[in-house]
Amino acid sequence: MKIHEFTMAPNPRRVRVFLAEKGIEVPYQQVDIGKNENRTPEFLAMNPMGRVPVLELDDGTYLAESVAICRYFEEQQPEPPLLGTDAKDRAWVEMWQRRMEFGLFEQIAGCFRNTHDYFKGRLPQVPEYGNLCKQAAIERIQGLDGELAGREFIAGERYTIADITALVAIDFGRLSNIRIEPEQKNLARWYQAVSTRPSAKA
Ligand SMILES: N[C@@H](CCC(=O)N[C@@H](CS)C(=O)NCC(=O)O)C(=O)O
Repeated sequence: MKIHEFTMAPNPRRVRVFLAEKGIEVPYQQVDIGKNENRTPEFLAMNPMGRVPVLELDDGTYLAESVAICRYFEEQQPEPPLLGTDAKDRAWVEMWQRRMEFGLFEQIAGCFRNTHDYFKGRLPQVPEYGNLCKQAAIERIQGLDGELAGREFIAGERYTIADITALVAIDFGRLSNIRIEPEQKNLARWYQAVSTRPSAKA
């Protein structure tokens, strides 16, 4: 088993933080996106989407999509639960995970992909779309500050995958000048708690 990933990219970091929370160690193989190593025929045979991370299982299965990879490890090792504990809680955590993924992470990634020099000349960029993504991310961050007024973590009183997705998104947002504002006190308190967990270094 190994994970094909790129340390500098945010989606692989989601998986690394998830595994660090569970204390699971998996060997990593670096795929340098900057050198288009994710576009080689060998890589596309593993994941036709040309994206990292990809979990390679010993039976030759290649699992892509960060949340699917996390799901695999949650089933292998349920403790500590990061995807919910019973039917209602699992649905609740998934609701918040999806809100953080589509409403925040994807918006920040959309801004980066469409406006940052890193992808200039390598991907078609539509800066106007990138700026719309940035605005949507800023509004989601503002909403999150209000939501966190009444609870410790994003999906309630326990740390879950929704916190991992939001933490990685907000850290990645700095590259596009998307930040927690000084007046967003609830979000700042949450960020202090999740970013100082040992797993955040993963
Ligand atoms: N939905 C996928 C997205 C994966 C993804 O977009 N990965 C980025 C790195 S964070 C990537 O491989 N980008 C390379 C490219 O777009 O060329 C997931 O959740 O894993």
